[in-house]
Order: sequence, then structure tokens, then C-alpha cells
Amino acid sequence: MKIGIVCYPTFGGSGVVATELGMGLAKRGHEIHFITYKQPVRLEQLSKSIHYHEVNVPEYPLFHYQPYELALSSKLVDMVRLHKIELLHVHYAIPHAYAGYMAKKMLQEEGIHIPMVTTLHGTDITLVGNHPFYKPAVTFSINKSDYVTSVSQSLKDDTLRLFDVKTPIEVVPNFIDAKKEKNQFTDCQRELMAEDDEKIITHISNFRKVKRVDDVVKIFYKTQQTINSKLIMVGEGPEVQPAKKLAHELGISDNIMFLGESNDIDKILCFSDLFLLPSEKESFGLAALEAMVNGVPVISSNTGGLPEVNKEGFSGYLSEVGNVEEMAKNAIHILSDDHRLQQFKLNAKKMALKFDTDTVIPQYEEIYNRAASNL
Ligand code: GMT
Repeated sequence: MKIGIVCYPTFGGSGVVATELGMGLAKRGHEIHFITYKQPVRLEQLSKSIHYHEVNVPEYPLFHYQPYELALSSKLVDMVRLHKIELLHVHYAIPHAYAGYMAKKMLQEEGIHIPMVTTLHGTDITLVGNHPFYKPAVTFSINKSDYVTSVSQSLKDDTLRLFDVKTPIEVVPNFIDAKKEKNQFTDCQRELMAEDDEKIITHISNFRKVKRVDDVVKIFYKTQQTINSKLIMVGEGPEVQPAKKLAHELGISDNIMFLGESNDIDKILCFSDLFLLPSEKESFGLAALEAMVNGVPVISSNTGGLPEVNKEGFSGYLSEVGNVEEMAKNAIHILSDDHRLQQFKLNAKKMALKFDTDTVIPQYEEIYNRAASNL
């Protein structure tokens, strides 16, 4: 099938999932067209079955806000016509589902019928989309999508609770390619990062308020009082500076490394012993799954879709949002006994295998087939 994928091309989870999906679909014989404003960061290579079409938004001084949705819907129309794209899969409702629907209507005028699948990722529903300024447009675009998927049962429940949604929502979880070479590191070069007797604790995110990065620092502060350890912080965002300030105040700056954004997270996870994700909200927690596939147990909050990914007492532990005491206690429990740590590592990997590409991508293909045959 010829599939147009619309996503945010950045390090955010929704863009990563959309990109991995496109690459996975291409391996399965589909022709993929990424349509977005920048080449997706995780897109490894373009090929005869993976194309990228850039959406340009010309600057015009009259406009206070440049109309990206307009440029995107026009680009979608052009690309569908030119490449005979048969289906649009838009990731993140805002503004992609809205622009996708406009493109669909424009194409209909000329007799081209193209189904649109919308995947809801989380903040498009729980944070941004729920804002009264956006809510009517988000509700409309979800209801006008031919098929709607959400990345967890929890996100589906939230969507039904917050929006008046008529289109059925199917849960298709996020996934990971467990067979990918980069998820199979054996030579971790751990010695470059820490001493032999030191444990490595990692946090990866976009450092926004919702990630509760201060809790990461606090959990580490308590943990390092018992466990000789280092904290590696990966990512960029508004909470980096406050986290550095807190680390300084707690006198643990020397034990924390801030690495910024990285395309090498698997290398970092390869030598990590524990992953911290104490978020306020998390529709799925792709970062936790990426940790787990690398055999890293997870200490997370018990919120949103996280309990669907991280299994209590098996792949890690879950605590109520903000309960840093308990999170640190659980971190120490895992890290204080090497035999126990090895068991948690094995369990984390085992749990991640449930979300393997080969199990999840066919679920999307099945939806595409239904969409194509119901035109
Ligand atoms: O919050 C992020 O890390 C970015 C955000 C996004 O929109 O890219 O992530 C959301 O989608 C991811 C992929 O489906 C999920 O794994 C994240 O849990 C979700 N973030 C939130 O719900 C806060």
C-alpha cells in the first residue's frame, strides 16, 4: 500500500513511533511517504520505499502566525495526487488530523477518496487538545477520522472521558524492534561512564513540567545516599536548568551528567542499571519501553498507560505521582543486590518483547486493509 505518514519530526515519542512505524511498514513491502516540516530525526535512510516530502510555510509579514495547517493540507493534496497515496496515517491530533481532514475533503472534490487513520498519542488529548481553545477542533477532527487508534487503554479511556467522540477508538500499543542490532548491544563500554562498583541510573525525556524532572533529581539524591551511583540525564527542555539548580542545592552536581539530546540512547541504555520516569502523566511511556528492551528496569509513576508497560515487582516498580520516598526505596531495593538486579533486567527485557514490532505493526496493517476495503 502507498501510505502517507504525518507526524512531528522531533525527538518526541509520537514522532519516534510514527517514524519507526513507517520504517517497519517499508520493510513489509509498503511505500511510505513522510510528510512533515523536517526530516524525522529517527529516519535512518530514505530509499525507494521511504520518501520524505517537506512542508514549507512561506513567511509573510502580514501574518502574525504562519498558517502551517494550510500548507500541510495543500502539501497532502499534492502528494496524494502525485504519488497516488492510498491512505493517510496522521500521528497526533493537533493539527494533523485537522489538516488531514481538509486534504481529504479537497481530494473528494476531484473524485479521489482517501481514508484517514488518526493515532492519538497523549498530550494531544490530555494536555493541549483538552484546552477549551482547541477542544472543538480536536473533537471534530477525531470524529471525522475514518479510524482512530490510541497508544494505550488508558489514553482511550481519557479520550472518551474528555471528548464527545463518536468514532470507535482501537488500542494499538507503541512498539519496539527488539531484534534491531542497536537493541542487542553486548559491548557497552560502561567503563567510560562509571567505576566498576558504581551503578548507572538514567532519565530520558523532553524535560517538560509533565516529566517531573525535579522528582528524578530527588529520587537520585535519596538513592545515592545508599547506593554508589551516577545519574545520566538525556534530553533538552525547559526543566533542564531547574534540575541543574536543584542538583547544585542538594550538593550532587558532580554525580549527575546532563548529556542533552542524543540519537544514541540505546548506547546509553546499554550501560544503564535503572531508568527513572516519575511523570505526572504518560499515555504510554515509550522511553520506559526503550529502556526495558535494553534490559533496564524502570521506576515509574503509576499513571496513565505506564502500568500497561511497566509491571509492578517484575520489570520495575510503580508509585503514586510525587512519592519520591517510595520510588527511592524501590530503586535501592533493585540496585542493592546484584542477583536481584540481574533478574529485574531479564524481566524488563522479557516484558518489552510483548511490544515487539512484529506483533504490533500487523495490527496497523489490519486497520489499513479495513480502511481500504470500506471506501
Ligand atoms: O511527552 C512526551 O514525551 C512527548 C509526547 C509526544 O507527543 O511525542 O509523548 C506522548 O506520546 C508518546 C508516544 O506515543 C508516549 O509514549 C508518551 O507517553 C506521550 N506523552 C505523554 O502522554 C505525556
